[in-house]
Amino acid sequence: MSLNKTIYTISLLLGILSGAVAQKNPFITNMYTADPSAHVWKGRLYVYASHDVEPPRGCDLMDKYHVFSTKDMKHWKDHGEILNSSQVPWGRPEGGFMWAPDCAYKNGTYYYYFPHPSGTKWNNTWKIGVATSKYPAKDFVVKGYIPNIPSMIDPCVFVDDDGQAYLFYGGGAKCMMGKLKDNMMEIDGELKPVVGLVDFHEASWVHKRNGIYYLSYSDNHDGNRDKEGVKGDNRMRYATSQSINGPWEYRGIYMEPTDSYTNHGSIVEFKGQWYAFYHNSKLSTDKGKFNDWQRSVCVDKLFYNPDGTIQMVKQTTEWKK
Ligand code: FUB
Repeated sequence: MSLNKTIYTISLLLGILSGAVAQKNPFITNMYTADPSAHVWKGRLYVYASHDVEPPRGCDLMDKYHVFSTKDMKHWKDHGEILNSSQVPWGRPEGGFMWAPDCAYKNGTYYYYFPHPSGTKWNNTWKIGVATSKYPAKDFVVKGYIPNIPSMIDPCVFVDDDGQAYLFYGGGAKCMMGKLKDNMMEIDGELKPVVGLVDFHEASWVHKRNGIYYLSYSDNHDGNRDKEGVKGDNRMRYATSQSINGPWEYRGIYMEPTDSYTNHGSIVEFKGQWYAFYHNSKLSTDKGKFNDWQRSVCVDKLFYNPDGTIQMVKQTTEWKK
């Protein structure tokens, strides 16, 4: 056997022995999922996702949330449904509209934040609901909502190294942020607009790396979905700041559109590697106009340049660790 062949055979065997199973995208295939918020708690990575309906119908009937977790980025566990619109006492009587959620941990409690309307006229009755649990993936009970804040969607609750939590949220060109009180359910002081973002649409997400704050979000890019054969809308952009309170400096696009009408991302470090979570519509079986509303969550590796800027994320259908 030649040296090259021997090296190839040994690497193949090592790969098999080390269980180098490829991570496939989308990685959740038992149901349609969207809007992944990823967090690492006690050595496991948890993904909080919203749920697209079958048959597809835009996003008005989205009524529940599942949590998924992994310890190795290869094998995923579906923890099942953690919340349904029927369990929201103050919620829209017709249900539905359980949009992009987030989860935060503080002092032994997991706080689950979800945008949900309180009235039939859903568009101007959005609340940011709060459910709590002692566990990251079960037993969530709705405690209420964050009072006295404008009707907007897509909460992201970032807990800084000193334990102070901040709410970021918004949609339709407006992003706002504020400090949360220790009870994690009220704003301490006033909300303020986040300035410095370019073409903000929705899906705000904050992470911190090497002392720098990153605020990522989806933009208003329109992929001309009405043109035959052309799909994909939102791109993912980001800004950075030395302080959680800004000012934010716009840094650029880190992900091109997927084949979905929307995109919504989160960025997290797990076991020394950074990852970008997002969704696409690759598993959609619908051939009609709602084809891109059957979304599925995906994950790819994310890399930084030496100056801290984010490299464009390569969307893959399969990658190895
Ligand atoms: O999934 C419903 C909505 O679509 C989310 O709240 C937005 O971020 C967009 O992904």
